[in-house]
Amino acid sequence: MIRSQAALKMANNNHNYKTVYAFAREMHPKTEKFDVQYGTAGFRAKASTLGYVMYRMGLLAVLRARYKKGCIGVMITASHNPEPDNGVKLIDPCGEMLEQSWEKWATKFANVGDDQLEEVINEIVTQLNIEMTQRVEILVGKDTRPSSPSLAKALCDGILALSGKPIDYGIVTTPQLHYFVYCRNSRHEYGLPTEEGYYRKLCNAFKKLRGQKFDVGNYSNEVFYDGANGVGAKKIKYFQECLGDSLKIGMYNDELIGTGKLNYMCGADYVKTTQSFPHGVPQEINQRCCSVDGDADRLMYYYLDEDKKCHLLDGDRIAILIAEYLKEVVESTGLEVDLGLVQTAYANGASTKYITKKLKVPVSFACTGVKYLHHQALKFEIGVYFEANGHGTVIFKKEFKEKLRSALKDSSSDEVKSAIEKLLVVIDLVNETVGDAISDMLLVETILHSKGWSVQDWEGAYTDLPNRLMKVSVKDRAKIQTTDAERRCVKPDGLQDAIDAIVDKYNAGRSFVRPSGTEDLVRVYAEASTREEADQLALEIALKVYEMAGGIGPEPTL
Ligand code: 16G
Ligand code: MG
Repeated sequence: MIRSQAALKMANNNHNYKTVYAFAREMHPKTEKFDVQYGTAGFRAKASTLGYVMYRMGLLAVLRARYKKGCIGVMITASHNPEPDNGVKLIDPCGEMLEQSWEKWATKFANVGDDQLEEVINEIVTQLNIEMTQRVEILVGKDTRPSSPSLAKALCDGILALSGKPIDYGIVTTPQLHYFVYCRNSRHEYGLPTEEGYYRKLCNAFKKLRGQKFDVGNYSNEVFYDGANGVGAKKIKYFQECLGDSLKIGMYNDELIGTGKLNYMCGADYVKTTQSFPHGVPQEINQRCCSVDGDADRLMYYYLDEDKKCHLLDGDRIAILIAEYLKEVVESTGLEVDLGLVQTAYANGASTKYITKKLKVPVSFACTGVKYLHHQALKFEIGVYFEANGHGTVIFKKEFKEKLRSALKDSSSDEVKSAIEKLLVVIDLVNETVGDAISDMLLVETILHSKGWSVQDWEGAYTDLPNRLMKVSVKDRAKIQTTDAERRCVKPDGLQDAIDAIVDKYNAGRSFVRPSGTEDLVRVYAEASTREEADQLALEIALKVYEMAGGIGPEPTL
């Protein structure tokens, strides 16, 4: 082992990667015949099939870091998927998702035979003129899956094989790793790249905004938190320690690693997709509750009413709460600010109407997937983005932060100064690199507290249109092509006209279809003025897709 490491180092310096593939063949041979694809959130598959993929992502991470001349992150997680799955995704230097043009390299690296690895490395090095002598750091993080440590070993072998330096952060949430990557590359300007630094930054901001009065108006200082039996359940404990009495967090669903309970009947994805209360959380009427997913980058709020009906406050509601609050804080600074919201086609029509008509905040639409929303949000000075599934954050432009700091210096009004100071603290509470369920939760709690709102007050702003999601299996989902942020379908010919004709029959009807980026099927979304209509509309559209886009297996049913 030691000998082969030394051999690898020598080979690297000579730009000869033969030993890399020898190492691959011996330690992490390609075991699967089928091709995998770097999708919306990296690679995801059964953990037992991923060893060689990890090794190769280790190689690619070193190449990416050298190309970008900065450190890169690699997160091992399969988010809300069940425990036997795992996955991997790369994090770029500013803490954002891997640039899209490199996804094809990731796919290529994962799929070539062991004996072609050397060739592919040479190809990318030559094509992109990568300087191969730099010593680069790769930050590695993993969620709580039992398969993660051995996959991390394969990943680190890949990093070492090209003489990169792996820095193992152990078990961390996905957004924590994004944060660490950016902190390191910003030379600590964004914060300290340690867990301690992360908790301190967020908790200090939270406590400053909360002040000394914890219960205000209808707001009560206690939230129930479902950790999905994952990394979010572990990390919330550090927050609770740091926050003390300023927020009481009832912590649930924290089973030990390896019990198979990760995401099982709990967590943000379970709550959103089943629109029901998770297992393992006490069913207290009117109690404000929230769930995160398996890697803590999605957040969902909900409560049970007197009839034990579960009311969901999803990503749309969170986005609107945040946008409205930021608009008010910004107005009190007296500054002109370009604030906007980014949603996807899944955003409930009632939410879009409320934010554009009532709050008068512009909304733009992006394709499903965090990287698309993030990119679009960068266009605003303050860009709020959220998917209905609870993934989202706020991005503040660098120039805007500078504008705030100089206005703070120049202003002679104490009122303006304190408004700007408050906004700067709010910015500290946000993890701008990516959606961060815990940071988002602290922001939601801050806003509800500042307004003196109960969860019902929050829900009262508008009423969601009933909606329904369906899945349709087709022979080839690539036959479905969409445009206009996935809201319209351009292929197969005639399908959109057929959808329009069906939608026309329903009150407040809206529907779209899109090929999934993570599963081999087509998704159908429908909303209408009543539950029955939404269900019926979804079914009609699903049947149309089945008929016109090569449906396979049994016909869709409700
Ligand atoms: C991934 C995306 C999520 C998106 C979902 C859609 C990231 C980090 N995650 O989980 O944002 O909503 O895919 O899945 O980008 P679908 O394409 O199967 O509907
Ligand atoms: Mg996730």
